[in-house]
Amino acid sequence: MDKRPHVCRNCGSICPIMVTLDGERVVKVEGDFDAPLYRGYTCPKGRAIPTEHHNPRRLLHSLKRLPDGSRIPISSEQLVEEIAERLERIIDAHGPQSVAAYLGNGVASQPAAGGMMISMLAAIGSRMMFSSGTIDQPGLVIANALHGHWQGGRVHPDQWDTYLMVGGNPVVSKQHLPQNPAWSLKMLEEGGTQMIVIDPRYTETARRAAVHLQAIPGEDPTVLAGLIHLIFEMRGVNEDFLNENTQGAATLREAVSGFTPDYVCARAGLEQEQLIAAARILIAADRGDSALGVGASMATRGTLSSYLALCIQSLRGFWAREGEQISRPKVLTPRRDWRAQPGAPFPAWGFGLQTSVRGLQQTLAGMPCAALPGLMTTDAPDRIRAFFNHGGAYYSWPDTENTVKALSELDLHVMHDVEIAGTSQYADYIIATYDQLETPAISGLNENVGDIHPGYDWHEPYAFYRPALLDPPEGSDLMEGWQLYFRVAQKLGLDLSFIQYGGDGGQATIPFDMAREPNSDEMIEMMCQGSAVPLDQIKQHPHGAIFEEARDWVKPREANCAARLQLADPVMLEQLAEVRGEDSRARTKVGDDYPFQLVCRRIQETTNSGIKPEGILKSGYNPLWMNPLDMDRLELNDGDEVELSSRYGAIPAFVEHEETLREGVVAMTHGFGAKPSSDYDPRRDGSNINLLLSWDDDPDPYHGMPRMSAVAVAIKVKAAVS
Ligand SMILES: Nc1nc2c(c(=O)[nH]1)N[C@H]1C(S)=C(S)[C@@H](COP(=O)(O)OP(=O)(O)OC[C@H]3O[C@@H](n4cnc5c(=O)[nH]c(N)nc54)[C@H](O)[C@@H]3O)O[C@H]1N2
Ligand SMILES: Nc1nc2c(c(=O)[nH]1)N[C@H]1C(S)=C(S)[C@@H](COP(=O)(O)OP(=O)(O)OC[C@H]3O[C@@H](n4cnc5c(=O)[nH]c(N)nc54)[C@H](O)[C@@H]3O)O[C@H]1N2
Ligand code: SF4
Ligand SMILES: [Mo]
Repeated sequence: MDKRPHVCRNCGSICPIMVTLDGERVVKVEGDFDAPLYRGYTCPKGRAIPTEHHNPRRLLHSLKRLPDGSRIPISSEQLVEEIAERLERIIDAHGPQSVAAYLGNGVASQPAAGGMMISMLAAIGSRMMFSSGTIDQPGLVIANALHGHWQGGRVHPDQWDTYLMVGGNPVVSKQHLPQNPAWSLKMLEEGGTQMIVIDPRYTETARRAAVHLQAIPGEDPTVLAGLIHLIFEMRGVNEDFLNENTQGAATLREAVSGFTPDYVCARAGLEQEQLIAAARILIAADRGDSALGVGASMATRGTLSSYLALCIQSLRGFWAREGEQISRPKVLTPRRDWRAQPGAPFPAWGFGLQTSVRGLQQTLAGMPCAALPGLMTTDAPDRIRAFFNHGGAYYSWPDTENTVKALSELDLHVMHDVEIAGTSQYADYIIATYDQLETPAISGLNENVGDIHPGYDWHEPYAFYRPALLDPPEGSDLMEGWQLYFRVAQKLGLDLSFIQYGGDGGQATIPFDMAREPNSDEMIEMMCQGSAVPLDQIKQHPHGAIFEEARDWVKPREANCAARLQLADPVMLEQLAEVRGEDSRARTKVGDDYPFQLVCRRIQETTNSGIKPEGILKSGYNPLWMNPLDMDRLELNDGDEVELSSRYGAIPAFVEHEETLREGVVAMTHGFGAKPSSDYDPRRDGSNINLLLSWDDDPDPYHGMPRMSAVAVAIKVKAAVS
């Protein structure tokens, strides 16, 4: 037996692991105690990698779908030939914009795939590049632009007096506290950080909070505006920071004046003492940070919630100061100039492609996923006909029936996968791809993600490189994501360039030698060019390491810096006025016909629609969690089947009690439902909650993300468990 270090890529934490191998057999996965920061942490998904790797449904050859719906194996060579030919025909007939690509979480274990996909689209001349980022938390990026970006970065956790967590649960998701979250929270608490959690569930994370605001779902803008109101009223603003670095404070103050504690608490279902206690913590804190999870994004108005959280940070001066340690030091990406000064706000929309679908357009968060199904079926000139897919859609996009219809109207749908899954069952070609133990891994990618989303990356100058641990199975014919794009481009005679995003927002393009296909490690070298610490040095540490030479501190403000953070963005304040002016009850859409609110939540055992290895789930399905008092009212017991319906659809569900839920709120995890080529049994496969959602339900006017949490639902009792 052989024990070797690798990393788990089943979620964004990328925990270091030790893999026990018996020849080609993966016997065991456990935490790597020789790696820094994680203290040997793994979760059930990491420990299930042996079962995941030896997936009996694993594809060892790519598949082609025939007109009658059946599938035949196809060699990589033939596949590249056919895809190139079909692509050329589509581009000739309909132009480059008819080719689109989608990056989702599926790409996590293929470090070079995203870059090569972007590069191929650029060479074709298409700007139709989409990602799951626009059905996740697009508001984070947009709000950051509207508010302006602090060039010194966020406050390092060692200094947090307070931490405001809105609609996120890192103990399960790891987002915002990616390294051993339960331990991190304990350390923060012991170090004196007072956490405020806004969540309709008393989550594992909320249990560590000094104040838990168990607000009615969808009321985050109300609660955050209420906190801002109190910060002003209780003379809690950091005047020095405000005067030097911001504009619009008086306008913001006026805009939140109607969000008095009695208004906010009546509307959001809170006690006034709690709201005031939260405001007191924020005001007493000298240093702090805020973190928004998907709850705040899915329940509509995610951009506004993100913006208001940034305003709280600026009102309190919660940004890294001169001489303080950088909270996300760069190691395997280029060094950066961190400055204790504001960056001016910049446009978040209005600069890119405008689609024919409901006026949706490209924003700073990218092309809107919300437009994708419409673009696949439209008669307008911007119809998408060829689609390269590296994520889920069937289990992840709202309105599953519409997703299926849209995918089936494509002329060419190419999807990478390790098995025939919910989405790949609709592909014309399924590219059998490498498993996560068969590809190299680098930390640099997560540094890039951390630039966009503050919930990822490391607070210490940590980096790793792990070579592929295993060769692909004998007799297999697989392609790593990037290889497909490179080879298709070769066939089409396209010149691809690697696009590298530089440290301070710059871009460099490095042309590929199209006559010779690189290997994955050469690709990685390319990606790491110019990194703060050279890749060679990082390779010398098989367990990853902290690289002291990359530790960095915030530099002083430049003398000529005149930029100011914007506390009164007109679009945001207009949305806030709409919130204050509306009938809040009507906005929730809850009533006698749909009396409950369904919220999103994640579970430890699965990541979105990713592989669910045999035995990892207790019941197999995704339960419908309910407060026991609500269950009593409907005379329901654990395991009873109900029909869960919204205005847009109905699914079977099996209830399970959860005392921690606010009454009237029910919760269910996405990523479940009917599986390909098996008779659907909801008690085994779970239900797809996206059947209950619609793109038309309160969509964001810019990125188009609809209501995906705080959804009004009804529960009809079906049958008791025998
Ligand atoms: N109702 C509801 N919907 C949601 C959410 C929610 O909370 N509620 N959350 C949203 C969020 S935050 C996100 S990020 C999206 C997720 O949306 P996506 O990222 O689009 O979807 P995933 O389900 O993570 O997709 C994973 C799938 O990609 C495929 N895949 C593609 N390439 C590969 C590969 O190279 N290797 C492997 N192993 N698989 C590959 C596999 O089929 C795998 O199951 O879902 C969103 N949808
Ligand atoms: N185990 C596991 N880890 C994952 C994933 C996974 O599927 N499983 N997915 C990954 C992905 S793609 C992402 S984006 C991250 C997401 O990471 P998180 O944002 O931490 O996701 P969740 O754990 O779903 O936490 C969302 C919380 O929001 C609460 N909530 C729901 N509606 C509302 C609301 O209206 N207001 C407020 N304030 N709260 C609300 C829910 O009760 C829940 O506790 O996790 C990543 N990590
Ligand atoms: S938290 Fe779990 S799934 Fe995520 S990287 Fe770590 S072991 Fe893997
Ligand atoms: Mo996500």
